[in-house]
Amino acid sequence: MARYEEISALLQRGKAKDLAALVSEELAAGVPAKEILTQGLIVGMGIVGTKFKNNEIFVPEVLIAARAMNAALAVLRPALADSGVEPIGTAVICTVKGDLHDIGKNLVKMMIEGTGIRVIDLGVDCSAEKVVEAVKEYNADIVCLSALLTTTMMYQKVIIDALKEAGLRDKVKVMVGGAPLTQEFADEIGADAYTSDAASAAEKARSYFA
Ligand code: B1M
Repeated sequence: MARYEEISALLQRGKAKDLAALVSEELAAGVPAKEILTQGLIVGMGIVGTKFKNNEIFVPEVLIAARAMNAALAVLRPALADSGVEPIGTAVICTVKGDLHDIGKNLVKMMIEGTGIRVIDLGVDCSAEKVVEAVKEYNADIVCLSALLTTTMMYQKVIIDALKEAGLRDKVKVMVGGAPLTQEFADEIGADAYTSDAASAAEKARSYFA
């Protein structure tokens, strides 16, 4: 029996070391990485989000849980991302300016890497200039933008406009995502694709090379 509830509980309590060890054990016992992610870690982070929203926990607790999530993701990474083949293309990914949320972005990165696409990670709080430079430097085919705040989602449009200004818009597919986004918003800002989760983002990215 997989220990999803225990994984979720350790995540909520921010027990990074214990969580990473348990995730390792579960992987070794043959539990699929994707299930550990969706049934343990994402469930746990969902509960953290609800408690945060209801003022039952506060930023420090959320940060500690997020740190534990990233420690667990580091353990899952080889199983999620290891495709072992030459890259079929290059994507640049970031969380946009003003936004420090990186867990979803890190997941999208791992899942896209798992399809055989090289992913250049520009981190969080990323400016339009940095994205434009990276598209040029790495000759990117795809730009993936993450935004978790209603106050930062509009910056995705700033980046799309900067790509247009730099004459790069037709060269790249722009994919957007993050909890507050909708397909309607993505259409409004002129993105090529909106996906609501990391697995769909990876599928969509892969489809550009079919
Ligand atoms: Co923040 N936070 N936070 N937070 N935080 C939210 C987003 C919030 C919804 C909480 C709430 O009120 N319920 C709320 C936003 C409200 C809003 O704008 N409408 C909020 C707030 C208000 C804030 C602060 C302003 C709080 C404060 O300081 N008072 C502050 C802002 C800081 C900043 O960014 N400038 C803040 C800070 C933080 C922490 C630093 C404490 C921490 C982040 C740590 C980190 O990331 N390293 C944090 C966290 C952890 C959260 C919640 C609890 C969890 C986010 C998360 O990691 N989810 C979140 C509440 C929630 O979402 N339930 C919340 C798990 C992750 C797997 O999901 O990121 O949605 P998600 O990614 C998904 C999809 O969205 C999609 O795929 C991913 C995986 O399937 N996806 C993409 C994401 N990016 C994509 C890109 C793509 C495609 C798909 O490109 C192609």
